[in-house]
Amino acid sequence: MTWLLLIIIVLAAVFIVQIARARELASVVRGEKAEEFERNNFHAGLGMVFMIGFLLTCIVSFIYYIPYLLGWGPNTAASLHGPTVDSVFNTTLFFTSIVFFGCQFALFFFAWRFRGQKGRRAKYWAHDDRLEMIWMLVPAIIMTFLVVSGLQAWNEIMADVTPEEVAGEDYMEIEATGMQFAWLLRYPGRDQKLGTKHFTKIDGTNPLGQDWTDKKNIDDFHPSEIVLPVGKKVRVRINSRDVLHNFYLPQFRVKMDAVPGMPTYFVFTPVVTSDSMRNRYKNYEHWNIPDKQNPDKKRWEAFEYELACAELCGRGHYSMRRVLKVVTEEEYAEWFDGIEATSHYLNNVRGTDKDPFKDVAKGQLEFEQLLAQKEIVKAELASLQEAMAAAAGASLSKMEEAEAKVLAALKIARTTLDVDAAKKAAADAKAATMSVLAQPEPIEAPVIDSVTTDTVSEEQPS
Ligand SMILES: [Cu+2]
Repeated sequence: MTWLLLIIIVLAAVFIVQIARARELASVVRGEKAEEFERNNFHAGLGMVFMIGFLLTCIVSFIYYIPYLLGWGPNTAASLHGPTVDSVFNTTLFFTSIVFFGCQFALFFFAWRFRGQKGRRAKYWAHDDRLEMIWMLVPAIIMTFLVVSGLQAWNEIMADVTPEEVAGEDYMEIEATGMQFAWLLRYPGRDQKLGTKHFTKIDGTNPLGQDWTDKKNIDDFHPSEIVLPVGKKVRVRINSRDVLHNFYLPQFRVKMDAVPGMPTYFVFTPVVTSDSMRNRYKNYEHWNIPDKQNPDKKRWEAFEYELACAELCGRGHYSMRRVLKVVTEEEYAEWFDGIEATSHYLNNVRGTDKDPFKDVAKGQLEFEQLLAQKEIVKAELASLQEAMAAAAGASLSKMEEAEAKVLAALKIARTTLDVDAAKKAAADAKAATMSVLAQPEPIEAPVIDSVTTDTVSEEQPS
């Protein structure tokens, strides 16, 4: 096959050389000039054909790829500030397209229109004030407009959370640290506050260098993917442990360098859930083909938002992909509920030599107690729901009433930072369940008492 190709290429080269020679001979016979004019016609015509083909390819491929282009088709931004970025891009695209098509047309049209022909002479002019004014002023005005509107958009998008938002805790904060080659993600846990860290504390069990004497670190957990509730403002702290990385969420128009030694941030609000995004893609032919990684699913079904590294940071750069999910508030609460017990401290540091609270008995730390009380409420809810599934008729309405009470208790148990409040929620849940469940076993009663009256016997280390 390769040989065949080689022979074809050699033969084609010989063919072209022979043709050229033949034309040279012809020009000697017919006269040099006549031959040149004819060649000019031919090449100028070819140029026009190329121009039309090239510009048509540009237009057709643009239209064909719209289902993949950010800012077009189904890919309108999934964040609150995203449309601003898209409009800046599209405004720029509008002007540059005019310039692009104008230039390409002029390039080939002029070559054709003013090709060398018999009796045609080139004009020469040294200077034209009016023309120069036009080609300086028009770009200057357009550039000024683009820069000023771009700057406005930049200031709007890059604004940090306001002091009022900080005071009202109207946003959530997470952290992403780039390293060769992964994103280390950290959530603040139940207290909504990321604990302090310092690079000198980084070691095998402490990838971020968290300071375990800072209690804010105790509930911080390191998930493998980002999950965000739709409509909630998020502030991402962006760090790097080694070289330059870049925190890039294409569908949200979020992009920020991760610089070692210089923390950066990005504030954005996701407004389209992963599910809604899939539904958008569903209507596009391009997204209805089998997914490459997951051939059982269509592309739209397999879609997930992604966090990528957008700074070529080394050999494993490509492997820095992380999945990002935008979910409803209830789904987020469920996810958080399941994951908060994976706190990095509890699972990797608690009870080891690095644990500043190792003298505190297991289960006695505030956070451990909060988790334990939540588990009690969840167990009550499960037994109640089990009974509801089995029951029918009149008793169901009372059970629903009890379920509402337990769900309210669960809400408290999931979010409170106060051990007493968590204990009260657990006791309320027990009482509500007991009031409707058929067998009021006498042994249960003292347990409720003990939970309600039990106080923290051991001093919490401060
Ligand atoms: Cu990277």
